[in-house]
Amino acid sequence: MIARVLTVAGSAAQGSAGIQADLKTFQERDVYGMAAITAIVANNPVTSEGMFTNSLEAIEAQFYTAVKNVGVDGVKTGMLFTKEIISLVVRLLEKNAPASLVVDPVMIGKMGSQLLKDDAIEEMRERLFPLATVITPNLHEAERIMESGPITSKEEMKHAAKSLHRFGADYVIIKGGALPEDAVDILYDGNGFMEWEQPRIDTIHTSGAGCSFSAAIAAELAKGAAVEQAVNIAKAYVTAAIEHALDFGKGIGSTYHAAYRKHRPR
Ligand code: PXL
Repeated sequence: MIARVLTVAGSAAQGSAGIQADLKTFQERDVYGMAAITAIVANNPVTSEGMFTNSLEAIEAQFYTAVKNVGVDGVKTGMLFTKEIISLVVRLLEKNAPASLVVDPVMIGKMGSQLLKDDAIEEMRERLFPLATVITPNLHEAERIMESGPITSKEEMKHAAKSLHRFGADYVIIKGGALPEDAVDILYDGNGFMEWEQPRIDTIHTSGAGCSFSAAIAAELAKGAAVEQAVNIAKAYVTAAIEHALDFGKGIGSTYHAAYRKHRPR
């Protein structure tokens, strides 16, 4: 049977990030995608409101629709926004434990929207991380979660990965896209490290990169891959998506979710 993956995340109306990125990535990686929408992010120059939170009832109903009407092999969480939503998601995942759980601790969108309230970080760290197969913070998120100073080198990333691992996830991957030099991602499993190093791709059009990376990991895990193998594919997938990013002529453009399929060297 096809692997079934549920994303619990926000809707990014511009189509690059959030559940839109997750579902496009699930399709590209050939898993059956489902979504429980926590909030809607729709910043634009016309309307005054750009952020709409779903009720806890609506989030729970979507979760059970996926779990009961289809079945779920793997879950990914993205934008969870509030402490109350995190508590609900923890309760739902404790009662319906998926075989794999990818937690992308999204905090701030590429356009600057706050996607996680400050008072929700502790709940995520203490209650959601222990349920995770893998957590995928970027440098900024790692610093906020640990309340540490800036992480600016590979050595500091390794130290941070060890500290984050203590919150109870099986694996921690820290994304070094914001490092001053070459981008390196560090995976820690409680014993040793693996590294993925890539020259930086010179583009501002990276919206959705983090979402697509964690969604690709979730897809591969749901298909039965080991974490290292899932990260290998996710890294190649998101690198292609950044290399072939889409520029709509209006600020930061989108990663191209189909790029790995269309442009990867064979
Ligand atoms: O890129 C992180 C992200 C995640 N989730 C939602 C978003 C964004 C960025 O815009 O809108 C819903």
